[in-house]
Amino acid sequence: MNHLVYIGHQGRGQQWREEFSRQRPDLVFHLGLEGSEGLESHDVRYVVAWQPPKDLIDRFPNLEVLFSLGAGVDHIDLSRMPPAVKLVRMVEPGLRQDMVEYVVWAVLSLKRQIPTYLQQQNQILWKALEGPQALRYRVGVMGLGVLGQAVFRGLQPFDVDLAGWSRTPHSLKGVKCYAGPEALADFLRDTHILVNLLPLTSATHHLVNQAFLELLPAGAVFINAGRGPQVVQQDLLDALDRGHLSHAILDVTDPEPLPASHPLWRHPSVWITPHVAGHSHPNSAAQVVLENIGRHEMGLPMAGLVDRVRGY
Ligand code: NDP
Ligand code: OXD
Repeated sequence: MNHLVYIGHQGRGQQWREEFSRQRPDLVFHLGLEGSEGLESHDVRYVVAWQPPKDLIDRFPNLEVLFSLGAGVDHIDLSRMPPAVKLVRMVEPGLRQDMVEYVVWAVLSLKRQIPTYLQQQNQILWKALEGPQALRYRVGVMGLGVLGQAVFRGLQPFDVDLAGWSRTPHSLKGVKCYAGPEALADFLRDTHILVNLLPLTSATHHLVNQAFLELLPAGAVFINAGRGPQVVQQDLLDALDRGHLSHAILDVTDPEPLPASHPLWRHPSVWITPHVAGHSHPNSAAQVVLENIGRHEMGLPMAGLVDRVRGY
C-alpha cells in the first residue's frame, strides 16, 4: 500500500484525513510524523507539509512528491532532496480568494485615504480630504502568476488603472504589462499603489531597496503580501520617514514576527498583519492534492509543479 504523511496543523489535518479517506481509501493517510512511526517508511510516496524536517529523505527514501502547504516554497530546504523528488506548491481556490480579498481591502483602504482618516480620528479632527475621484491611481502588481492574475480580476470593477511586472512577458486584458529588470523603472515610475506578490528567490531577495523605492512617484504606497526578505526594511523605513512613501501595509516582514522594539511596529504610516493574507483551505487544498496525485499516478503533469532551478 502507498502512504501519505501530512505534517502541519493537526486540526486542519483532520479535515484532510476525512477528504482522503472518502476519496482515496487505498492511500494510507498519516497525520503528523509521530503517526508515521512504526510504518514501513519505504512505503511513503507523498508528504504534505508546510515545513518538512531536514532529514525528510532519510525518513522516507522512496518519497516521490513533496506537496507544499504554502504557495511559496522558499522556506523549504531542498539541499538534500534528490532531483527526482517533485516539489509542488499550493495552487488552490481558497487561498486565491483570501489573497484577492486581502489585496482588494488594502488597495481600497489606500485609495480611499483611510490611514489619514484614522489619524484624523485620533486627533478628533473632522475634515474631508480631496476625494479619490479627483485623482487617477495606478495599481502596479509585481508577480503575474496565479495570485497576481486573480488580484487583477478582483480589482477590475474599481476605478483604477492596472499594471503588472513579471520575469517573462505576459499579455493580460486591461493590464499594462512590463517584463524583466529592464522594464522595472518604467513600471515603477507610474505606479501609485505597489503590490508585491513575487516569490522569494535569489533574484527577488532585497529587490525593494532604496534605489527601487526612489523610482516610485512621491507619495506612493506599498502593500507587501509576498515575502519579508524581498524588502530592505531600513530603506523602507527611510522612505516612509521622508514621506517619499506615504503608507505601507505589510503582511510579511523579516523576521516574522519583528522584534517588539522594531520601529515598523509603531510607525504611524505602517499597518502590519501577521502573515494572514492567504492560507490554504483544508477541503479545497486536499481536493487539489488528490487531483495532483491522480495526475502523477497517470504520468501527467501536476498543477503547481516547482521548477527547482528557477526557484518557484
Ligand atoms: P506564481 O509562481 O504563480 O507567480 C509568480 C510570479 O512572479 C510570476 O508571474 C513570475 O514571472 C514572477 N516572478 C518570479 N521571479 C521574478 C523576477 N525575478 N522578476 C519579475 N517577476 C518574477 O506564484 P503565486 O502567484 O502563486 O504566489 C506568489 C507568492 O505570493 C508566493 O511565492 C508567496 O511568496 C506569496 N504568498 C504570500 C502569502 C501570504 O499569506 N502573504 C500567501 C500565498 C503566497 P513569470 O510569470 O514570468 O514566471
Ligand atoms: C504561502 C503563504 O506561501 O502562506 O502560502 O505565505
